Amino acid sequence: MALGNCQLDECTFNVTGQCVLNRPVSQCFNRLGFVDDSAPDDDESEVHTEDDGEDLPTLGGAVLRGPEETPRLPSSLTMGLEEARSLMTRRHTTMVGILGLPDSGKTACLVSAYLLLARGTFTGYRYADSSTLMAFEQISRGSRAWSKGDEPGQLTVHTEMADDRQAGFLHFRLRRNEDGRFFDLLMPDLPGEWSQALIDKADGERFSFLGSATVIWLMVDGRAFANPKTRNYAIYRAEMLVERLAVVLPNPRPRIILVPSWKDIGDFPVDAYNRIRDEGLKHEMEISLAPIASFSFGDVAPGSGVAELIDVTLNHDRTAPEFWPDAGHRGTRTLVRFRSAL
Ligand SMILES: Nc1nc2c(ncn2[C@@H]2O[C@H](COP(=O)(O)OP(=O)(O)OP(=O)(O)O)[C@@H](O)[C@H]2O)c(=O)[nH]1
Ligand SMILES: [Mg+2]
Repeated sequence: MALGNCQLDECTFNVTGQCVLNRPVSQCFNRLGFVDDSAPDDDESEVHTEDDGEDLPTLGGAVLRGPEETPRLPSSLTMGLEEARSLMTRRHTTMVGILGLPDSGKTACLVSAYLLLARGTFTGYRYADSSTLMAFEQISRGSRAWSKGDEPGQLTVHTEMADDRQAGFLHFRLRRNEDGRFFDLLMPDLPGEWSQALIDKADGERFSFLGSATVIWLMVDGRAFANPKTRNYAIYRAEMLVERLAVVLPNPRPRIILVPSWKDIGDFPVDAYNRIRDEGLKHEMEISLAPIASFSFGDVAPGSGVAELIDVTLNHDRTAPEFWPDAGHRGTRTLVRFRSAL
Protein backbone atom coordinates (compact mmCIF):
# COMPACT_ATOMS: atom_id res chain seq x y z
CA MET A 1 0.00 0.00 0.00
CA ALA A 2 1.30 3.49 -0.82
CA LEU A 3 2.18 5.53 2.24
CA GLY A 4 0.26 8.73 2.93
CA ASN A 5 0.83 11.98 4.75
CA CYS A 6 2.92 12.25 7.89
CA GLN A 7 0.91 12.26 11.11
CA LEU A 8 3.37 14.34 13.10
CA ASP A 9 2.22 17.95 13.34
CA GLU A 10 5.78 19.19 13.31
CA CYS A 11 6.94 17.24 10.30
CA THR A 12 7.19 19.31 7.14
CA PHE A 13 6.99 16.22 4.88
CA ASN A 14 3.46 17.10 3.77
CA VAL A 15 4.74 20.48 2.59
CA THR A 16 8.33 19.90 1.56
CA GLY A 17 8.41 16.15 0.84
CA GLN A 18 11.24 15.79 3.33
CA CYS A 19 11.23 14.18 6.76
CA VAL A 20 12.25 16.34 9.71
CA LEU A 21 13.77 13.24 11.32
CA ASN A 22 15.93 12.74 8.24
CA ARG A 23 14.47 9.28 7.70
CA PRO A 24 14.01 7.81 4.24
CA VAL A 25 10.42 8.93 3.58
CA SER A 26 9.44 5.50 2.24
CA GLN A 27 10.29 3.91 5.60
CA CYS A 28 9.05 6.42 8.15
CA PHE A 29 6.54 4.82 10.45
CA ASN A 30 4.91 8.16 11.24
CA ARG A 31 3.37 8.20 7.76
CA LEU A 32 -0.22 7.07 7.33
CA GLY A 33 -0.54 3.45 6.29
CA PHE A 34 2.87 2.33 7.59
CA VAL A 35 2.92 -1.23 8.94
CA ASP A 36 5.90 -2.03 11.15
CA ASP A 37 6.74 -5.70 10.49
CA SER A 38 9.86 -5.62 12.60
CA ALA A 39 8.21 -4.49 15.86
CA PRO A 40 7.74 -7.19 18.51
CA ASP A 41 4.08 -7.82 19.43
CA ASP A 42 4.47 -7.24 23.14
CA ASP A 43 6.32 -3.95 23.22
CA GLU A 44 3.39 -1.78 24.22
CA SER A 45 4.77 -1.14 27.68
CA GLU A 46 8.11 0.05 26.37
CA VAL A 47 9.10 3.33 27.96
CA HIS A 48 11.26 5.70 25.97
CA THR A 49 13.49 8.20 27.68
CA GLU A 50 15.69 11.03 26.56
CA ASP A 51 18.65 8.62 26.71
CA ASP A 52 17.25 6.34 24.08
CA GLY A 53 19.77 7.84 21.69
CA GLU A 54 19.12 6.49 18.20
CA ASP A 55 15.42 5.79 18.83
CA LEU A 56 14.54 9.27 17.62
CA PRO A 57 11.24 8.71 15.84
CA THR A 58 9.51 7.30 18.93
CA LEU A 59 11.03 9.96 21.11
CA GLY A 60 9.93 12.54 18.57
CA GLY A 61 6.42 11.12 18.80
CA ALA A 62 6.43 11.49 22.56
CA VAL A 63 7.60 15.07 22.34
CA LEU A 64 5.14 15.93 19.63
CA ARG A 65 2.17 14.81 21.68
CA GLY A 66 2.90 17.69 24.06
CA PRO A 67 1.34 18.26 27.46
CA GLU A 68 -1.94 16.46 28.21
CA GLU A 69 -3.58 19.68 29.29
CA THR A 70 -3.18 22.93 27.44
CA PRO A 71 -1.71 25.39 29.92
CA ARG A 72 -3.64 28.63 29.96
CA LEU A 73 -1.89 31.91 30.38
CA PRO A 74 -3.47 33.34 33.53
CA SER A 75 -4.12 37.04 33.25
CA SER A 76 -2.39 37.53 36.62
CA LEU A 77 0.96 36.67 35.00
CA THR A 78 0.64 39.28 32.28
CA MET A 79 0.18 43.04 32.40
CA GLY A 80 -3.33 44.43 31.99
CA LEU A 81 -4.12 47.26 29.61
CA GLU A 82 -4.31 49.89 32.37
CA GLU A 83 -0.93 48.88 33.75
CA ALA A 84 0.50 48.85 30.23
CA ARG A 85 -0.82 52.33 29.51
CA SER A 86 0.56 53.59 32.80
CA LEU A 87 4.01 52.23 31.90
CA MET A 88 3.72 53.96 28.52
CA THR A 89 3.19 57.33 30.19
CA ARG A 90 6.17 56.88 32.51
CA ARG A 91 8.79 55.37 30.22
CA HIS A 92 9.66 55.23 26.54
CA THR A 93 7.60 52.12 25.72
CA THR A 94 6.81 50.39 22.46
CA MET A 95 3.56 48.44 22.43
CA VAL A 96 3.39 45.82 19.71
CA GLY A 97 0.08 44.47 18.43
CA ILE A 98 0.57 40.85 17.35
CA LEU A 99 -2.01 39.32 15.02
CA GLY A 100 -2.00 36.03 13.17
CA LEU A 101 -4.06 32.91 12.56
CA PRO A 102 -3.61 29.80 14.76
CA ASP A 103 -0.17 28.21 14.26
CA SER A 104 1.29 31.26 12.57
CA GLY A 105 4.12 31.33 15.13
CA LYS A 106 3.13 34.14 17.51
CA THR A 107 3.99 32.34 20.75
CA ALA A 108 7.12 30.76 19.25
CA CYS A 109 8.44 34.20 18.35
CA LEU A 110 8.01 35.48 21.91
CA VAL A 111 9.57 32.32 23.34
CA SER A 112 12.48 32.59 20.93
CA ALA A 113 13.12 36.23 21.92
CA TYR A 114 13.01 35.26 25.58
CA LEU A 115 15.44 32.37 25.14
CA LEU A 116 17.87 34.47 23.10
CA LEU A 117 17.84 37.12 25.82
CA ALA A 118 18.15 34.53 28.59
CA ARG A 119 21.21 33.06 26.88
CA GLY A 120 22.83 36.42 26.10
CA THR A 121 22.74 35.74 22.35
CA PHE A 122 20.28 38.46 21.37
CA THR A 123 22.10 40.57 18.76
CA GLY A 124 22.44 44.22 19.69
CA TYR A 125 20.59 44.17 23.03
CA ARG A 126 20.81 42.75 26.50
CA TYR A 127 18.06 41.78 28.88
CA ALA A 128 17.54 44.43 31.56
CA ASP A 129 14.27 43.52 33.27
CA SER A 130 10.79 42.06 32.86
CA SER A 131 7.60 42.55 34.86
CA THR A 132 6.17 39.36 33.42
CA LEU A 133 8.95 36.78 33.82
CA MET A 134 6.55 34.10 35.03
CA ALA A 135 4.48 34.49 31.88
CA PHE A 136 7.58 34.02 29.72
CA GLU A 137 8.47 30.96 31.79
CA GLN A 138 4.97 29.59 31.31
CA ILE A 139 4.97 29.89 27.51
CA SER A 140 8.60 28.65 27.23
CA ARG A 141 8.08 25.46 29.23
CA GLY A 142 7.92 23.18 26.20
CA SER A 143 11.08 24.49 24.61
CA ARG A 144 13.04 24.52 27.88
CA ALA A 145 12.28 20.89 28.60
CA TRP A 146 13.75 19.76 25.30
CA SER A 147 16.47 22.31 24.70
CA LYS A 148 19.29 19.87 25.52
CA GLY A 149 18.12 17.19 23.14
CA ASP A 150 18.53 17.10 19.42
CA GLU A 151 15.00 16.11 18.48
CA PRO A 152 12.25 18.03 16.78
CA GLY A 153 9.34 18.76 19.02
CA GLN A 154 6.29 20.84 19.59
CA LEU A 155 8.02 23.60 21.42
CA THR A 156 4.97 25.73 22.03
CA VAL A 157 1.33 24.87 22.54
CA HIS A 158 -1.82 26.48 21.21
CA THR A 159 -2.49 29.64 23.18
CA GLU A 160 -5.56 29.77 25.38
CA MET A 161 -6.33 32.62 27.68
CA ALA A 162 -8.08 32.64 31.01
CA ASP A 163 -9.75 35.92 30.05
CA ASP A 164 -10.81 35.65 26.45
CA ARG A 165 -11.97 39.24 26.05
CA GLN A 166 -8.93 41.15 27.27
CA ALA A 167 -5.39 41.17 25.96
CA GLY A 168 -2.64 40.66 28.53
CA PHE A 169 0.86 41.90 27.77
CA LEU A 170 4.28 40.42 28.21
CA HIS A 171 6.97 42.93 29.09
CA PHE A 172 10.70 43.27 28.45
CA ARG A 173 13.12 45.99 29.27
CA LEU A 174 16.10 45.84 26.95
CA ARG A 175 19.41 47.67 26.98
CA ARG A 176 20.90 48.52 23.60
CA ASN A 177 24.59 47.62 23.36
CA GLU A 178 25.63 50.49 21.11
CA ASP A 179 24.61 53.30 23.45
CA GLY A 180 23.34 51.72 26.71
CA ARG A 181 19.84 53.12 26.08
CA PHE A 182 16.86 51.32 27.65
CA PHE A 183 13.73 50.28 25.76
CA ASP A 184 10.50 48.92 27.21
CA LEU A 185 8.52 46.56 25.04
CA LEU A 186 4.95 45.30 25.52
CA MET A 187 3.67 42.34 23.47
CA PRO A 188 0.44 40.36 23.87
CA ASP A 189 0.39 36.60 23.27
CA LEU A 190 -3.09 36.19 21.81
CA PRO A 191 -4.87 33.07 20.57
CA GLY A 192 -5.07 32.75 16.78
CA GLU A 193 -8.88 32.53 17.09
CA TRP A 194 -8.96 36.25 17.79
CA SER A 195 -7.55 36.95 14.32
CA GLN A 196 -9.74 34.24 12.83
CA ALA A 197 -12.84 35.91 14.32
CA LEU A 198 -11.64 39.27 13.03
CA ILE A 199 -11.43 37.86 9.50
CA ASP A 200 -14.57 35.71 9.51
CA LYS A 201 -16.92 37.70 11.75
CA ALA A 202 -15.37 41.17 11.74
CA ASP A 203 -15.12 40.76 15.52
CA GLY A 204 -12.67 43.56 16.23
CA GLU A 205 -13.78 44.67 19.68
CA ARG A 206 -11.03 42.73 21.44
CA PHE A 207 -8.45 44.49 19.28
CA SER A 208 -9.35 47.98 20.45
CA PHE A 209 -6.03 48.04 22.34
CA LEU A 210 -4.32 48.29 18.93
CA GLY A 211 -5.14 51.99 19.13
CA SER A 212 -2.24 52.25 21.61
CA ALA A 213 0.15 50.11 19.58
CA THR A 214 3.14 51.71 17.91
CA VAL A 215 3.93 48.73 15.71
CA ILE A 216 1.84 45.80 14.43
CA TRP A 217 3.27 42.38 13.67
CA LEU A 218 1.17 40.47 11.16
CA MET A 219 2.34 36.92 11.74
CA VAL A 220 1.88 34.35 8.98
CA ASP A 221 2.73 30.64 8.91
CA GLY A 222 5.77 30.27 6.61
CA ARG A 223 4.84 26.61 5.94
CA ALA A 224 1.61 27.57 4.19
CA PHE A 225 3.52 29.93 1.87
CA ALA A 226 6.27 27.40 1.13
CA ASN A 227 3.79 25.02 -0.46
CA PRO A 228 2.58 26.16 -3.92
CA LYS A 229 -0.72 24.31 -3.28
CA THR A 230 -1.59 26.29 -0.15
CA ARG A 231 0.17 29.55 -1.00
CA ASN A 232 -2.70 31.31 -2.77
CA TYR A 233 -5.14 30.62 0.03
CA ALA A 234 -2.59 31.76 2.61
CA ILE A 235 -2.11 35.01 0.68
CA TYR A 236 -5.88 35.46 0.47
CA ARG A 237 -6.30 35.02 4.24
CA ALA A 238 -3.44 37.43 4.91
CA GLU A 239 -5.04 40.00 2.58
CA MET A 240 -8.35 39.56 4.42
CA LEU A 241 -6.59 40.18 7.70
CA VAL A 242 -5.04 43.37 6.30
CA GLU A 243 -8.46 44.53 5.07
CA ARG A 244 -10.06 43.92 8.48
CA LEU A 245 -7.18 45.52 10.27
CA ALA A 246 -7.70 48.66 8.23
CA VAL A 247 -11.06 49.11 10.01
CA VAL A 248 -9.62 48.56 13.49
CA LEU A 249 -6.44 50.64 13.21
CA PRO A 250 -6.41 54.38 13.81
CA ASN A 251 -5.15 56.97 11.34
CA PRO A 252 -2.32 57.73 10.93
CA ARG A 253 -1.49 54.04 10.78
CA PRO A 254 1.00 52.44 13.14
CA ARG A 255 3.98 50.79 11.47
CA ILE A 256 3.07 47.32 10.16
CA ILE A 257 5.51 44.44 9.75
CA LEU A 258 4.63 41.20 8.00
CA VAL A 259 6.40 38.46 9.98
CA PRO A 260 6.50 35.06 8.28
CA SER A 261 7.63 32.24 10.58
CA TRP A 262 9.49 29.06 9.54
CA LYS A 263 12.28 30.86 7.67
CA ASP A 264 14.22 27.66 8.44
CA ILE A 265 12.37 25.80 5.69
CA GLY A 266 13.08 28.40 3.02
CA ASP A 267 12.76 32.02 1.99
CA PHE A 268 9.37 33.72 1.97
CA PRO A 269 8.13 34.06 -1.64
CA VAL A 270 8.57 37.59 -2.91
CA ASP A 271 5.31 37.53 -4.93
CA ALA A 272 3.35 36.73 -1.77
CA TYR A 273 4.92 39.69 0.02
CA ASN A 274 4.19 41.98 -2.93
CA ARG A 275 0.51 41.04 -2.97
CA ILE A 276 0.08 41.54 0.78
CA ARG A 277 2.00 44.83 0.65
CA ASP A 278 -0.22 46.03 -2.24
CA GLU A 279 -3.35 45.18 -0.25
CA GLY A 280 -1.95 47.31 2.58
CA LEU A 281 -1.31 50.24 0.24
CA LYS A 282 -5.00 50.20 -0.74
CA HIS A 283 -5.76 50.99 2.91
CA GLU A 284 -2.97 53.50 3.52
CA MET A 285 -0.91 50.90 5.34
CA GLU A 286 2.78 50.47 4.63
CA ILE A 287 3.81 46.90 5.29
CA SER A 288 7.45 45.92 5.62
CA LEU A 289 8.79 42.38 5.92
CA ALA A 290 10.81 40.58 8.59
CA PRO A 291 10.93 36.76 8.26
CA ILE A 292 11.99 34.76 11.31
CA ALA A 293 12.96 31.23 12.31
CA SER A 294 11.90 31.09 15.96
CA PHE A 295 13.20 27.52 16.09
CA SER A 296 15.00 25.68 13.35
CA PHE A 297 14.56 22.49 11.40
CA GLY A 298 16.81 23.84 8.67
CA ASP A 299 20.18 25.33 8.00
CA VAL A 300 19.53 28.73 9.56
CA ALA A 301 20.29 29.36 13.21
CA PRO A 302 17.32 29.01 15.57
CA GLY A 303 16.11 32.45 16.58
CA SER A 304 17.36 33.90 13.29
CA GLY A 305 15.64 37.17 12.42
CA VAL A 306 14.04 37.62 15.86
CA ALA A 307 16.54 40.19 17.20
CA GLU A 308 16.38 42.05 13.86
CA LEU A 309 12.57 42.11 14.06
CA ILE A 310 12.70 43.62 17.54
CA ASP A 311 15.42 46.04 16.47
CA VAL A 312 13.29 47.45 13.61
CA THR A 313 10.28 47.44 15.95
CA LEU A 314 12.08 49.58 18.52
CA ASN A 315 13.74 51.85 15.99
CA HIS A 316 10.85 52.97 13.90
CA ASP A 317 13.04 54.89 11.50
CA ARG A 318 15.27 51.96 10.55
CA THR A 319 14.63 50.45 7.15
CA ALA A 320 14.04 46.72 6.89
CA PRO A 321 16.96 44.74 5.46
CA GLU A 322 16.91 43.15 1.99
CA PHE A 323 15.58 39.61 2.25
CA TRP A 324 16.35 38.27 -1.18
CA PRO A 325 19.96 39.33 -1.65
CA ASP A 326 20.86 36.13 -3.48
CA ALA A 327 17.86 34.80 -5.38
CA GLY A 328 20.06 32.03 -6.79
CA HIS A 329 19.96 29.83 -3.73
CA ARG A 330 16.22 30.22 -3.08
CA GLY A 331 14.43 26.96 -2.66
CA THR A 332 17.58 24.87 -2.63
CA ARG A 333 17.77 24.54 1.10
CA THR A 334 17.50 21.06 2.43
CA LEU A 335 16.26 20.09 5.82
CA VAL A 336 18.95 19.04 8.18
CA ARG A 337 18.68 17.68 11.67
CA PHE A 338 16.89 19.93 14.11
CA ARG A 339 19.17 22.24 15.98
CA SER A 340 17.47 22.96 19.26
CA ALA A 341 20.08 25.04 21.06
CA LEU A 342 19.09 28.64 20.65
N1 LIG B 1 10.90 25.20 13.05
C1 LIG B 1 10.09 26.20 13.39
N2 LIG B 1 8.98 25.95 14.10
C2 LIG B 1 8.17 26.98 14.39
C3 LIG B 1 8.47 28.30 14.00
N3 LIG B 1 7.47 29.11 14.43
C4 LIG B 1 6.58 28.32 15.05
N4 LIG B 1 6.99 27.03 15.03
C5 LIG B 1 6.24 25.87 15.53
O1 LIG B 1 4.96 25.96 14.92
C6 LIG B 1 3.93 25.61 15.83
C7 LIG B 1 2.94 26.75 15.97
O2 LIG B 1 3.59 27.87 16.54
P1 LIG B 1 2.95 28.76 17.70
O3 LIG B 1 3.92 29.86 18.00
O4 LIG B 1 2.48 27.95 18.84
O5 LIG B 1 1.70 29.34 16.91
P2 LIG B 1 0.67 30.45 17.44
O6 LIG B 1 0.55 31.48 16.36
O7 LIG B 1 1.04 30.93 18.79
O8 LIG B 1 -0.67 29.58 17.46
P3 LIG B 1 -1.99 29.80 18.40
O9 LIG B 1 -1.55 29.97 19.81
O10 LIG B 1 -2.76 28.54 18.16
O11 LIG B 1 -2.70 31.00 17.84
C8 LIG B 1 4.63 25.29 17.15
O12 LIG B 1 4.76 23.88 17.23
C9 LIG B 1 5.99 25.92 17.03
O13 LIG B 1 6.97 25.20 17.74
C10 LIG B 1 9.68 28.54 13.25
O14 LIG B 1 10.01 29.67 12.88
N5 LIG B 1 10.43 27.44 12.97
MG1 LIG C 1 0.14 30.90 20.55
